[in-house]
Amino acid sequence: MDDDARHEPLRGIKRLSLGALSGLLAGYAAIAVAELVSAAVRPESGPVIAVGGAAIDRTPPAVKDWAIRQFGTNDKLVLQLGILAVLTALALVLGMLATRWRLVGSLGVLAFGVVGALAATGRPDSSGVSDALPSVVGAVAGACLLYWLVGRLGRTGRAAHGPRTTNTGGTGVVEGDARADGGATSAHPEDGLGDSGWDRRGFILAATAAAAASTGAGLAGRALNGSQGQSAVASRKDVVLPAPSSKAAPVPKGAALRIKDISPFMTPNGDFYRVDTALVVPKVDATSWRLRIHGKGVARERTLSFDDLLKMPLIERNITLTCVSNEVGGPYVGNARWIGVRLADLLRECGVQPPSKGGPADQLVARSVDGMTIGSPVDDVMDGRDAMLAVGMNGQPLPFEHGFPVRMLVPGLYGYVSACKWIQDIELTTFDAYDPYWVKRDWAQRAPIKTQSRIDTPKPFARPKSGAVMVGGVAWAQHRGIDKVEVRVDDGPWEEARLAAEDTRDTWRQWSYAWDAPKGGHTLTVRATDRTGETQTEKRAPTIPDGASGWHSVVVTVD
Ligand SMILES: Nc1nc2c(c(=O)[nH]1)N[C@H]1C(S)=C(S)[C@@H](COP(=O)(O)O)O[C@H]1N2
Ligand SMILES: [Mo]
Repeated sequence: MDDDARHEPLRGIKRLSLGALSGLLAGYAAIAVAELVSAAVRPESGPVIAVGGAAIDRTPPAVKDWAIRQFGTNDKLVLQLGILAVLTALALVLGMLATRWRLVGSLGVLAFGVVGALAATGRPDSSGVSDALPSVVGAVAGACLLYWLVGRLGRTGRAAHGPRTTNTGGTGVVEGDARADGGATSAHPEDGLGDSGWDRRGFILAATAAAAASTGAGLAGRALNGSQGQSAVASRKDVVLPAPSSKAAPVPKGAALRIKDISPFMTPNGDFYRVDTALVVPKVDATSWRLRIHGKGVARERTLSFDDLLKMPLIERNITLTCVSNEVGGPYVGNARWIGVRLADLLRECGVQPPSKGGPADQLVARSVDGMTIGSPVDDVMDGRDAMLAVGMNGQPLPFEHGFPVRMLVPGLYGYVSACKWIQDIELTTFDAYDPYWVKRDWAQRAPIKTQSRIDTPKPFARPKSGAVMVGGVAWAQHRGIDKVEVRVDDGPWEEARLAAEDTRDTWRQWSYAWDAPKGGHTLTVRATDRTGETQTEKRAPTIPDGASGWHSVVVTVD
């Protein structure tokens, strides 16, 4: 029955390993408890999400672009895994430290709680100090657990003293622990104190119970956080999109070329690129959703419900959306059929005048439920183009990822200055008075989409057979329209590509070029000319501050 007795104090590797395990369990408990508490506060207030969000808010554009390039739409998963990896490493280290300085380990855990709390309350969507709760409560739970678990290991003098045989036996763990910690701040923590033995049974019991309780808390938190989205999911299922009063003109037959591997003219919702700062996709219940329109020069402030919007005349339009972070040849562009309320009409009902007609506000700032702010020129929104508050995408209510229940769209402007998802507020203001989220991070205040063209096929480093090779892709210059696309092989002359029929000047155009490919290595380059007569510039520009420029080329080897 040796198991029931106290053992020699633990030392060396075994002590460190069990300390590390204690740290790991404490970290796990902290995250799990925080998850449970976040269900009572807000799902976004959990420490991992909050720290991830804070990291996104602070990531320099160059690093953000790099992350998007490396990981694409998985960038957020990679970020969260990275945070978990760092937390794991820190938990291991704190656990090992705690075997020597018990209180220091626990204080370390609490310090991470403070970091999580600061991150959560500092996010643009923070709803105040309550967002600190999950991190704080989780950290306290983790700190207590670490303190308790490491206490089971028994305390030991410095290794130089050699093993001691005095055993405190049954004199009470709490008393012995208190003394050990009292000494934690002195230079020789345990000098003059006897060693206490290690409580193997207590450790195993406590560790097992903590692991089980944490798993329970974590799963309960997950389930509760998930169920909060259920009313939103139900409200989306209930949406019946009314027939638009102004239908999109039918897409001309020749708009879609029959070429293998070319981007389809309409991008299906499931394939549509997604770019946003949300680690948790906001789940907004359409029945309680409201949009407020207010600010400078708004004579009649309004607050609209989703039903109010659906009762208004709806327009249906095909619009190609592009992200400013799209590199030359990149994937962040897509074309969809949107249904929504014409934004200019709504603004006029509120008494808004564009600055070109004497209105006092030149910037419209859209604010989302997750605290994103996106500023668009009022003149662009009201100049007759089909700027809209969209409720439908390709015949369906907006997918949650793309802004359900309502998002904004302004043809011709990059998404970060026009396409606010999960919108809940529109404020009329000036460019001088307010910098929205991305402008605060050095992106341009105004950003019309640059003329671009992309080779979809052949792919880079493809090995087509010599002879007839079909080169194809898409070109876009939203709200100006594409007039011409040219292809160049190596340093040869520019040859005009065949353009698919134009749908509207707000949509991209497919193009193709029948190439009689000779054997060998070749570089294919494409460039487009928009309807203002301007040809896409060869000059390379980075994505920041207002969009990449340059020509897309693809290197292939013809066999
Ligand atoms: N709430 C919110 N809206 C947002 C963003 C965001 O981060 N948060 N990103 C914008 C950017 S940069 C782009 S390019 C478009 C992308 O829209 P999509 O994800 O539907 O393709 O959404 C815009 N709207
Ligand atoms: Mo974007």
